This record gives sequence, C-alpha cells and structure tokens, in this order.
Amino acid sequence: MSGDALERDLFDREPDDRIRVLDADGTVVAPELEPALEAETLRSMYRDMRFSRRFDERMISLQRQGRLGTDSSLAGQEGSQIGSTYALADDDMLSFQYREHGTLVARDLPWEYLLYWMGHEDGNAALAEIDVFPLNISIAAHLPHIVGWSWAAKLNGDDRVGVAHFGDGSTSEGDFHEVLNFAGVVGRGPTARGM
Ligand SMILES: Cc1ncc(C[n+]2csc(CCOP(=O)(O)OP(=O)(O)O)c2C)c(N)n1
Ligand SMILES: [Mg+2]
Repeated sequence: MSGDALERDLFDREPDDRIRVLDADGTVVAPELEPALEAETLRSMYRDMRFSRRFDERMISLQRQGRLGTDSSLAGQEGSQIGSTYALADDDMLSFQYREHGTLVARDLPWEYLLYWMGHEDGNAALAEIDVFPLNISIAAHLPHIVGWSWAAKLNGDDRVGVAHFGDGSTSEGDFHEVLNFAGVVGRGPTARGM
C-alpha cells in the first residue's frame, strides 16, 4: 500500500474502528500496516516504552510516599510519546505539557529532570541541554512559544521543527486557536500532538 493510500485508510474510518498490527501474542495480523523500521529501532522503541511505564510506576510510588511533590502519570500514552519523538531529529525542539515523560526517555532522560518534581528549578535547566523547553503546567501557554520558536527557525533558514504535546483541554484555550491562526499566517507551525 502506498503512503497516501495508507494514510487515507487510517483516517477515513469510523472513530471506533480498531486498527491492529499485532495480536496479543505479537503475531503480525496486518502486514500492510507494519512500519518500515529496522528491527533494532523497533526493539529500542519498545525498550523505551517499557522503561517509561516502569519510570511512571516509580514516580507514582515516590509521590505517594511524599518524596516527590506531585506527579502526572503517562500510563497509556507510551506509544504516542515514544513514537512521535523517534520520528524527530535529535535537535528538533520539543515542548511538552506535564505528563509526557516518555518524550524525555526517548532522549535519554537526564536524571536532573526529577529535581523539577521535587520542587527545584534545575530540573528544567537540564532539559535545555536536550532541546526541550521548560516544562509547562499552564494549559496551552506553551503553544505560542513553540510556534514562535518555529517561526524564528524559519527566518534563520534553520530546518529544525518544533513539536508541542498537549491535552484535549488545550483546545478550549485561546492560546490554541491563536497559534493555529498565527502558524497559518506565518506558514510554519509546530507538529502538534493532542491527547
Ligand atoms: C490555564 C490553566 N487553567 C487551568 C489549569 C488547571 N488544570 C491543571 S490540569 C488541567 C486539565 C488539563 O486537561 P488536558 O489539557 O486534557 O490534559 P491532560 O491532563 O488530560 O493530559 C487543568 C484544567 C491549568 N493548569 N492551567
Ligand atoms: Mg485530557
């Protein structure tokens, strides 16, 4: 199946139609949907997904013990977080909300990140080293920043892309609609991933 046909097939469907590549035993049941990725890349993505789930379980446990201030669980979002980050170059700019720890796992998770969740701003400083914006709690407020960064990249002749992660809640905020308008006008916006 060509890329165009595959895309049409994935999107031209009922919302509750199930798309399945593997069955519960790991057997490929839809070879035409199998991604064209090397076995080692697939293994690496799976390792990162498992690591993210384990990391999440530990974070919840530490939070319940009072050893972290707060926590936002990523459970169930491993695939979209890891998959979308693997699709990027290492220096593409990421801006996430607060539960997309898996995007950092795909970039070798700096341990200093934990400091943020213990109330220390140095956790955000470590993210700058891996081309990730400071963590954002204010819903949708990071979106204008990433579009601005993307526009600046365009003006500088830089072909890196900016990617924002956000929840469905963002779509009720003015910032979300403003960035769509702005990105439409300046001709370059973030690759957006809504949850
Ligand atoms: C501007 C703003 N308003 C309200 C809140 C309080 N708040 C924290 S999490 C949250 C829910 C956000 O839902 P969504 O964007 O779908 O993300 P999810 O947590 O479901 O991943 C809200 C309203 C906030 N952080 N920022
Ligand atoms: Mg939500």
